Amino acid sequence: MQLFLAGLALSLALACNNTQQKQATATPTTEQEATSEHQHPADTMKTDCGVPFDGGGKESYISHEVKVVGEVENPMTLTVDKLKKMNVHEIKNKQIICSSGENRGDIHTAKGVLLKEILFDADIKQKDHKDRNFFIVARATDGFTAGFSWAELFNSPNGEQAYVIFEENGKPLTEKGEMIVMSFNDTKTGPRHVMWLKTIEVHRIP
Ligand SMILES: Nc1nc2c(c(=O)[nH]1)N[C@H]1C(S)=C(S)[C@@H](COP(=O)(O)O)O[C@H]1N2
Ligand SMILES: [Mo]
Repeated sequence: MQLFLAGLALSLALACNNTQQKQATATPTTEQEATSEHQHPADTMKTDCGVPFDGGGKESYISHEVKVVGEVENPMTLTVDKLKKMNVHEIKNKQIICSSGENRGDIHTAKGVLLKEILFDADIKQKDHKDRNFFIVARATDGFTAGFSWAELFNSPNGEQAYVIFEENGKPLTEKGEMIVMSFNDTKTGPRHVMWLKTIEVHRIP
């Protein structure tokens, strides 16, 4: 659970927020000054759409395989070649929208495998049909994370549109990493768009 909370906190910290930027640049009003002492430190952080490069270049983030680990009977190592042999879906006309509302990219076509089908193959260690309180973390090489619940993947419309993508607009993914988690049913698709995907972890809710 701690890991999940840490992951969520990281996602929130990394997710950009225009509102916060606006607040930071606006001329402070008496009201803002009065409430500023109650702000969470993260509220005053400089936030930007885009990714935090450390000067090492995008190449250092690229991962060639994705490990499916945790509470699964069959831990797996996914590669693009392995995904191509699975049930590949073609996705059309989607956008990557940052939490600020900014469009960070259009996806005309993409190819990917449903996250729930990958997890079905990995075989989550359920003791019985009531044992379904798990959370799933998609983690990238730069530490970026996105969390999903078992229920949303296996028992909600979100699960029908949460993929591991390996091809965009007819081309293999390169500098964004070979595999990306994307959750197209989200209102803002940026926050659960996990580039440089490294692991898919299944945790049991304690
Ligand atoms: N691994 C990783 N994936 C990430 C991020 C990141 O920092 N690291 N940033 C996210 C954010 S905030 C957005 S809006 C989208 C699009 O980011 P981009 O415009 O830099 O491609 O990717 C998301 N995926
Ligand atoms: Mo974002």
